[in-house]
Amino acid sequence: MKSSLLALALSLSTSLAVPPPAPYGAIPDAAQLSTQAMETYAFVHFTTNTFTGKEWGYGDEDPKLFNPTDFDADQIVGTLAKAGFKGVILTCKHHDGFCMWPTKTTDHNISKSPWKNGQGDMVKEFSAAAKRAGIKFGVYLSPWDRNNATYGTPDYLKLYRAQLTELLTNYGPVFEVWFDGANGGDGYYGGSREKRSIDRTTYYDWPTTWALVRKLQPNATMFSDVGPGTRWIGNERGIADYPCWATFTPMTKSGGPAGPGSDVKDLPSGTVDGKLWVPGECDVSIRPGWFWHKSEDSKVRTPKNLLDLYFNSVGRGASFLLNVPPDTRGKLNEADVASLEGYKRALDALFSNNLAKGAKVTADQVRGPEFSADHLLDDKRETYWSTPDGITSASIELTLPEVRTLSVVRLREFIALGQRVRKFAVDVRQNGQWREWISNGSSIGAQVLLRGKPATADGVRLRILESAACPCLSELSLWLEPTNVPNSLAAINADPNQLPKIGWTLSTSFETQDHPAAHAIDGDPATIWCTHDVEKGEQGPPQSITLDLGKAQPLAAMTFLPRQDGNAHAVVDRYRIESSLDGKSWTPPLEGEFSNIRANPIEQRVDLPKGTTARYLRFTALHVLEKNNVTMAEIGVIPAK
Ligand code: FUL
Repeated sequence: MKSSLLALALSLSTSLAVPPPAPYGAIPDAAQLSTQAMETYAFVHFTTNTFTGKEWGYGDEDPKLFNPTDFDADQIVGTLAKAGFKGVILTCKHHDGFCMWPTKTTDHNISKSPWKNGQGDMVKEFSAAAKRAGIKFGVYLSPWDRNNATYGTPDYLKLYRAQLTELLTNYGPVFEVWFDGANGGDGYYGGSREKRSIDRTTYYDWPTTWALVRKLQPNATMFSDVGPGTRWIGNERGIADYPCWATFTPMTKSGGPAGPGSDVKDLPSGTVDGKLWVPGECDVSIRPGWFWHKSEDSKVRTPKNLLDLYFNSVGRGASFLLNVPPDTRGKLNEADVASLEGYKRALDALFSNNLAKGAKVTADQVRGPEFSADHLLDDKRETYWSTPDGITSASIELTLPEVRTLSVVRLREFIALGQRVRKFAVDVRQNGQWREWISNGSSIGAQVLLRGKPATADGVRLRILESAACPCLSELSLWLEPTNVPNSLAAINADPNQLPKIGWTLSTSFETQDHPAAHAIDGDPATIWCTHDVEKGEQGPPQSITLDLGKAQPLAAMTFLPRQDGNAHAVVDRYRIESSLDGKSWTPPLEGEFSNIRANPIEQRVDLPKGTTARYLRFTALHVLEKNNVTMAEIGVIPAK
């Protein structure tokens, strides 16, 4: 007895003594770790261009042009914070040289504008609004200055650093300093109106400027084409490569070592086993241009497009820097706000339910008790599973508490110890059989989100196939992506009286591949749900569709938009509606007709009995106008007030 206790104590003490793995390769510094954990932050492009309609001001713009009529920093920053962005970076000076704060370095600044009678300070407004909204503040200061007479001479560098010093000392903590790579060329330059070419690799003497930032704001991450804090992803489309490595060895396209201003290669992918830790950042605008232009109000990216950008940036280990430019009022335009709200609802629906929760997790390799596989499910970035040194492949198995439908896997490495995993695959267990579900797993880093075909399974297995050193993973989670994220502006500008449709599911045994049931709740009037290929002689109505709203709630009415392509085939003109709290027992059916729908195919509204509270709604098409199958463009629900 005594000896077995002793043995237990000994084994415990030895296992507790297992040291953490040694770091592998390049690792992040504290500023990089905290910026990477932010995942998404916003850009705000705002200057005289907003009023002139230009993308690059020439430098001769009259400061009097800058005069927002109804500026509201809280509307701008508050909207961004509500949409999940953890920081906001303001263009304090764009290429045109107009300074958005009352700088001492040049007269070409906001104090010469009529806004607030020359007493305003946009940098102060934005940094204070960020503080109120609980997000971080960052600065963009264009190195290229098309206004300043000294541009191209050593004096300009003194002025540039003086501007940076003002920005980094007078406005509180700054999480990122954004150094734009576009510079040199023609401009106003104090009235000389000429072309000034500089050598981008030597002129700016970046190491001196970087040292200044480190001194004034040691916690700030510095962005440029090559870092040092975070690197440009190589395009303005917001898309990283996959695999995408946080490590990077900057090289020029012709093969030599690269520095800031060089023609750098491999930006979208980074370098596997690269010398430095310089994760990617995906900068992209919500509109075609970086500045607001009235003509682009109808060209705002849709929630679906923004969600895809999230997958293609954050989901590949990079950060997502989305630009949302204020209009001439000094507010975010309604179109951008609606799209951001739709995007956030989609993100929330996606991450509302971790399907790995409650699973039993086992690993075939465990470093020791402090590194157990349970850490993959504990929702903490600072705890992780690992294997003994030298073990670079392993398998982790989750047994789910029940059969669940999943479409996305998220993995995170404990990046403080470097980027280690090189190759992995994910399997699902269906009816007792394992089948490969995701086969192209490669880089992980801060996180990877991989989409698979929706799979219904009671087990999931992660196979780490290759790792440069023992793997260290802090998360393995599983999610189901909403299928009806709006992908048109018409969809996001839908009737505000209706419930938002994100997070709903529709089920039916009647749907065709090109026209799935999800089309009836995608907010897009141009796409339809269509039941059968009538030419194949399949059976017609009655055909039902069941809507799950996600939770029970008081409801006033349902709405039905028939197909909008002018075709009367398969348009429903008689229906039945039932509701339910649990999807099992249903209220007595409500039946009726959609009158005049052939001549006037507009949205139909059916009031539900007073006092209806339901989570499920079942709609049955009892009769259609022509042909035998059923179509529907949109189904909507109006909540009870
Ligand atoms: C580019 C600039 O030229 C654009 O105007 C914009 O500021 C974008 C973020 O960076 O290099």
